[in-house]
Amino acid sequence: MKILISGFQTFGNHSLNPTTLLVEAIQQKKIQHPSNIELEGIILPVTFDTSFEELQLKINQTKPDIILSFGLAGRRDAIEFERVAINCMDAYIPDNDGEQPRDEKIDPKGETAYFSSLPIRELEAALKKENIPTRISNSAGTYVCNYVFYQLMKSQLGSEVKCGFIHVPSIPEQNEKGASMPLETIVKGLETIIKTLSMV
Ligand code: PCA
Repeated sequence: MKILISGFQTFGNHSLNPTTLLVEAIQQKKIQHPSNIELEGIILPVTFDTSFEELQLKINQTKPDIILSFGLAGRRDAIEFERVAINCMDAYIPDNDGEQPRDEKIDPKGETAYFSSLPIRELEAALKKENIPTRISNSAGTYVCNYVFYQLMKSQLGSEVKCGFIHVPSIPEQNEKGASMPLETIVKGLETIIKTLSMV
C-alpha cells in the first residue's frame, strides 16, 4: 500500500512550516511505518496557481492508495482532521505569488463542498489513545489549504483512493503567540495515522 503525503512551503509571516519538516522526515526515511507501507512525500508551494497542479503531477507519477495532505494552522492546539472542503477562496493574506482571491469560487460550476474520505473518527480515536491532542475540524479555512483539499477531493471523486486534509499546530521553534506542538509529537501523530490506515 502506498501513501502519498504532502506538506507546504513557508508562507505569510511564519518563520517555517512544520509540514515541510514532516515531508523532509519522510524523504529522509525517518518516519517509522509498517513494512507493507510505502511512503512518498511532496512539498507544495503556497500558491493558488500551482499547488494542486504539483500535487496532481505527483499523484499521476506515484499512483498512491491513500493521500494525506498536511498544512499548518497557526494558533490551533491539536492535530485536526478536516471534515469538509468548501468551494471558496477568500485569502486573508496574499499567497506566495502575491495573489489574494477574495470571495471567489474555486470552481464556479462545482459542488459546494466535498467531505474527506479518510476515516477521520477512527484516526481521531487512534491519536487520542496515544495522548496526542487531536480533534475533528469542520473548517479548513478559505486559503490555499482548503483550495488543495477541495481540488484533491474533486479529482478523486469515484476513485478508490482515500484522501483528506490534516492541519497541524505551529512548533515551538517558530516562536509564535499561542499554542504549539513539538515536531516529535506531530511525527508521532503521523506514524499513528499511518499505522491506523494500514489496518483499515
Ligand atoms: N497552511 C495554509 C496554507 C499552507 C499551510 O501550511 C492554510 O491553512 O491554508
